[in-house]
Amino acid sequence: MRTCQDPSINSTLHAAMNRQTLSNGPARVGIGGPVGSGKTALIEQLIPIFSNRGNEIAVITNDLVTREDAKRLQQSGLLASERVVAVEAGACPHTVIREDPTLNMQAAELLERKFENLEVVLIESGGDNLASTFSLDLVDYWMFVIDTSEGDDIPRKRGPGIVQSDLLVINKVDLAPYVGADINLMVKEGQEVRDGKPLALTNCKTGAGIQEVADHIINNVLFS
Ligand SMILES: Nc1nc2c(ncn2[C@@H]2O[C@H](COP(=O)(O)OP(=O)(O)OP(=O)(O)O)[C@@H](O)[C@H]2O)c(=O)[nH]1
Ligand SMILES: [Mg+2]
Repeated sequence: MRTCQDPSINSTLHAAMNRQTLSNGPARVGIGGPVGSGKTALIEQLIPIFSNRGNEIAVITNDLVTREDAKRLQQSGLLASERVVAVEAGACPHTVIREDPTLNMQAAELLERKFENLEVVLIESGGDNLASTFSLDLVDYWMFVIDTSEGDDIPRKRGPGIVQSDLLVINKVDLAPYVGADINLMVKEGQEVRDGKPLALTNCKTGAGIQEVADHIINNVLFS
C-alpha cells in the first residue's frame, strides 16, 4: 500500500516515505499531458537509458478505449512485451490516475509480483487536458509533457499539470520554429508559474534532453 496522500508534504518527501514503506519496491513514475504531446515517445527514449543502467523497467499505458500505446511499446523491441500492461480507462483519463486509481494500482501490483527485481514502473496517462494530475497514492513522482506546437502561451495558462507536476517537460523543441513558438518565453513563464520546480526541454525524435529527464527520475526516486 502507498502511504496516504497528504497535500501538506511535498512529493519528494512523499516519494521517500513511499519507498521506505514498500521496502525498496519499484519507483512509480507518472507521465501525463495533453493528447499527442509525446508521452509514449518520451517513454520510448527513456527505456534504453534505464536498461543501459541495468535498471529493470516496466510500463503501464492508459488509453481511453484501446490498447494502442501498449501495442506500440510491445512491438517496439525496447523491452519484453510482458513488461507492458494496458489499462483501458473507459472514462476521462484523469479519473483513473487521480480520483480512483485502482485499475492502475492493480496493474502496478501485477507487474511488481511478476518481476520481483523491478525498479521503475512508468505509468502513461491517457492524453488529457491541462488539468490532469496524478494521485500520490499511485505514483512517487510525476511529470507533465506539453509540446511547443500547442502554443507558447501554454505555460502561463497555468493548468494544474503545469503548475503541480514534479517535472514539466516541454517537448518537440524542433517544431518551435515552424509554429512560431518562442521557447525562451515558455521556459521563463514555466519557471514563473512553477515556483522553482524544474522543467526540461526535449526532442523525442533525436533524444535531446532525455538524459536530463532520466536524471530527474534517478535523483528523485531511484536514489542510485
Ligand atoms: N517533431 C517531433 N515529433 C514528435 C516529438 N515527440 C513526439 N513526436 C510525434 O508526435 C506524435 C505524438 O507522439 P506520441 O508519443 O504518440 O504522443 P502521446 O502524448 O503519447 O499521445 P497520446 O497517448 O495519444 O496522448 C507522434 O507522431 C510522434 O512521432 C518530438 O520531439 N518532435
Ligand atoms: Mg501515448
